Amino acid sequence: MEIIDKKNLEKIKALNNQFVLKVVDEFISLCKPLKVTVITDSQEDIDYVRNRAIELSEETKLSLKGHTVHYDGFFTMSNHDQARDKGNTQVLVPKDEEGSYPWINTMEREKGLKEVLDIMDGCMKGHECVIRFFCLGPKNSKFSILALQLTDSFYVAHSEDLLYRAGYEEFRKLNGSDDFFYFIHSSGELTGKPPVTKNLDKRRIYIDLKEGRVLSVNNQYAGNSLGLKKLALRLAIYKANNEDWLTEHYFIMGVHPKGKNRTSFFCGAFPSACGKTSTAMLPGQTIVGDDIAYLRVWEDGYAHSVNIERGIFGIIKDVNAKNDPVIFDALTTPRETIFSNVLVKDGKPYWIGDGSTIPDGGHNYSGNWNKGKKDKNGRDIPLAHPNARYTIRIEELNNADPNLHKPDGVPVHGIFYGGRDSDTMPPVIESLDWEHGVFLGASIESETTSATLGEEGVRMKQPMANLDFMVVSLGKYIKNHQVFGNRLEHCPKVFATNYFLKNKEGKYLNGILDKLCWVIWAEGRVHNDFNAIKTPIGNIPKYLDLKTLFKQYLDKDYKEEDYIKQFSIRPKKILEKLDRIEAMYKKEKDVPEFFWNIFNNQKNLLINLKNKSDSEEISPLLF
Ligand code: SPV
Ligand code: MN
Repeated sequence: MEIIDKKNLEKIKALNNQFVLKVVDEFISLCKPLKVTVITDSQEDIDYVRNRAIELSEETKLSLKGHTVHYDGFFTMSNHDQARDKGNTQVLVPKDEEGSYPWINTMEREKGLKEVLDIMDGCMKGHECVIRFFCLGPKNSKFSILALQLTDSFYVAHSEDLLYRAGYEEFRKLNGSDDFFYFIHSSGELTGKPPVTKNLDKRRIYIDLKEGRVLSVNNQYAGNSLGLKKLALRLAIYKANNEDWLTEHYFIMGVHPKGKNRTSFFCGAFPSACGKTSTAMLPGQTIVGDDIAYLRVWEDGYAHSVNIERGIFGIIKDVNAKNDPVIFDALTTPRETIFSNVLVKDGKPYWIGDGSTIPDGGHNYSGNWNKGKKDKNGRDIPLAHPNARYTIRIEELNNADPNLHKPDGVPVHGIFYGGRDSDTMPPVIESLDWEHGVFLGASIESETTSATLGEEGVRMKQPMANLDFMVVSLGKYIKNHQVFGNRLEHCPKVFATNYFLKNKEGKYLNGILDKLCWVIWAEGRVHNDFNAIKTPIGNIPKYLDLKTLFKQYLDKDYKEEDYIKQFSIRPKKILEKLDRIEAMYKKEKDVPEFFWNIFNNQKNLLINLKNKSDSEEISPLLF
């Protein structure tokens, strides 16, 4: 380990952990960085990371204090590193399991390891490697898992500082145990200024479940590079589903209805770019987390959940003062913030849908940019990438929930599941019971967005908005949910939402902030404040309750004709959806019986409904 100087080596040795030393030794020898810097929880070390990101031009300062911009690789509109790369993300499995999970990419472990280790040989040449220690979840908490990160990107290390709790001191308390996840990341060979990954064709994100580690190389986009985000999510899903708890792609929010002296906590799973962060950041409510939660059955009979992060890596597109006032305010005031893949002109960031007058030129993820700029294939380069993002800490926000770091987490009173669905499901329905709720979550569909590479607008199945990260069979995962809920004395109520319903002319039927009314209605249902209308697919709100909520929360006159359009039940469309769900789950070997019972029951009820009426849309007033 001659690459590490004495001072840095001492910091590792102070942990008294042979396994940490072994991992560091193995990967430093393989990746061959120029030097190695170990970061503890001290402010001095953390400042070092932030400053190095600027010195190395991985980030550039903007005008407002604490604001910086980072760019990920971009060559053309179809060859870039601006989103998660599902194609090159592989779960390494034993030979006999290869290909047995129809919904995820798997590769035989030995073959995958050989390939990625070959690519990683010398990948940090000329770079400084930084070693960081984190805690996924609150400190001193039964929920939490420790994580070790090696990376040669100071943008990655800095982002993780905003997004995760420092864990060097927690590693000391491990007493030499190897019970932690570890992540090796390298941007690989760099090109240009700001420096971006050159060899995107050699981008690999390989998940080694057996070792509890992920090896990621030749990328910078946070969803591919940051070990603690979507890479740790996969490892935790595997662990949870082989134990007795849940790891979910959930936000956690405190809901505070007006005039009632209470807070209810809701989790919510939505595929990327489907309104998840905007829900957690709704005006008047508090945020615990916006992306990943661990849940356990707790002594008080509730499910408790913690945010394993402490920051937000959110989509910036369409964040403006009107639609997302809380986020917009956070992004336009001084605080430590990393903007990525936006347009910058005179030290000010611009993005699609920010509500400002966009300058004709500036610097963006494609270099110097002018309105009308095209890539070499003739495709328009938008001013900012549709998946451009911001990274901030939650605790600095006025709407941060005071329970963010509570080791016991918060009790879960309700769960939302939502997708981007233009023509099938109503804006909000309440499940009939827990198992029906699991069914609703398991049947989410969503049209693809710019958060992952590939074509947009394609309808995909998205069980619990977790399919991209599913490293166990769907059957096992669904069964684990069922059993988890059945162990609870106070089961969360489950709601399915759809913010994206359109009319025949393609116009959205709801305003962006209307979701506040669905959330407040759901909270009221948890406390029996409202009655509901029972339909074959679940309970829906009554018109007069929504009319009152729209007035009270949005100062809007909610018309009955709009309610009827939004909440009509579409048996034909939903039956088509059930056919797609059936085709998906039929491919799985171990889908629990309760799922098919609910499926068959829903199908029969919908067929009856369809036979009773000539209309494709049945008014909610008829139930
Ligand atoms: C998502 O895409 O679900 C995100 C951002 O939360 S990423 O880190 O890319 O996964
Ligand atoms: Mn996410």
